[in-house]
Amino acid sequence: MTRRILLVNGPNLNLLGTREPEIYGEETLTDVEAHVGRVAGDFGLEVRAVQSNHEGVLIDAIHEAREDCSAIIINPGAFTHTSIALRDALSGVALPVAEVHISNVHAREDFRRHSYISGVADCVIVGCGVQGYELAVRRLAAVLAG
Ligand code: CA2
Repeated sequence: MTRRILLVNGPNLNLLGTREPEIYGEETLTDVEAHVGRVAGDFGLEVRAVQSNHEGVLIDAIHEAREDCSAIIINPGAFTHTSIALRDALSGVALPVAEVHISNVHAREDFRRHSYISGVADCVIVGCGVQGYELAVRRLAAVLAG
């Protein structure tokens, strides 16, 4: 088995730690990616991180994961609520998927309550702040260990 996780962050998550700290916290995306890499390392897993504001770039990264990754952590950002294409990409690669949302999407606007992604995810972590990414690594490591 390939000991690598693909970490995907969607649109605007490159702004983490620079604005709206009351919703998304103060850690930057670079901090989050480094932390995920460290936690994954404890389980003998590597991480490849991608962030893009473009749907097609995210879809291509998911397709490429078929070659050399064994699981995917994804925060699709606002594409969560709009993108059937992202859902189809995730279901197409047939790897275990952890969907992460930093904020509690159920306590915000109604349109954030529906996710096109959750139906193809193995687990969904919502409202745990950026710690949700660490929880996702731990869950996927357990899933991969069988
Ligand atoms: O809570 C989450 O993680 C979200 O996926 C974040 C998305 C939002 O559209 C989803 O409903 C829930 C937005 C990401 C925007 O990230 C920013 C970070 C810092 C400053 C501004 C935006």
